[in-house]
Amino acid sequence: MARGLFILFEGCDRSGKTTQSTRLVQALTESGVSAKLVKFPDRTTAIGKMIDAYLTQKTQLSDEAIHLLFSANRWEAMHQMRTDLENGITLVVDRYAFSGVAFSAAKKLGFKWCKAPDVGLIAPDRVFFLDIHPDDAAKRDGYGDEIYEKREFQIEVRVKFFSMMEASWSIVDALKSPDEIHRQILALTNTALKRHTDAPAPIG
Ligand code: T5A
Ligand code: NA
Repeated sequence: MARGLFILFEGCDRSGKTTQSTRLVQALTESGVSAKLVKFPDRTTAIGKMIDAYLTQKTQLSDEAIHLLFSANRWEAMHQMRTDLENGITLVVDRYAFSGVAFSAAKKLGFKWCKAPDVGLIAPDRVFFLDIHPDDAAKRDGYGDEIYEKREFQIEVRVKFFSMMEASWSIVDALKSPDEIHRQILALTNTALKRHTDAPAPIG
């Protein structure tokens, strides 16, 4: 059996990641591809609850401590993700280690330090970066509710994302309509599904 594909959505806040990752899982499932949605942070676990309290500004944590909690929240999901991929389930993931690095590096923590705790996590096969200028994102519903949803900070986060991009990333114009974005991503995903065979690789 071919292993599942690891597809990741990254982007600044309100860029449409949850909208698109949900639609992609639906479309894949309808076409007979076994697919599952995974979201980071996973706010349901014990670690996730600490992260949620921080994001909603109910508790305070140092920049280093929250960074390590975000990473730990990914590590606690690794066994299940690996098992799913090996069982042929395609994982559609809403944020991951690149969010972890981009947000903490935007707070001026060093890149090398930020990347270290995520070394060894399963690496994604394809990354869709939903690109939107923070000024446009700010016009969308719900913006400004959480700790990081501030203009200057989001501009810095976007710069950090761009500095991490590799060949496996596609930049998607997040200002297009949800339907248009979905069609573009589904086409790229279907192409990727035909090609992959190798074992899941680790983040280096
Ligand atoms: N974080 C996260 C870290 O600092 N370190 C880490 O390691 C990780 C994993 C919470 C915060 O945590 C930080 C990053 C974040 O600041 P989250 O739970 O993913 O992360 O945040 P959410 O609030 O759930 O999600 P976002 O704010 O990032 O929004 P999405 O998922 O990008 O956007 P979505 O799909 O919810 O859409 C937002 C709004 O826009 C509309 C939607 O209907 C919705 O109202 N919309 C569109 N409007 C017009 N055109 C389109 N194409 C649209 N697509 C969606
Ligand atoms: Na989201």
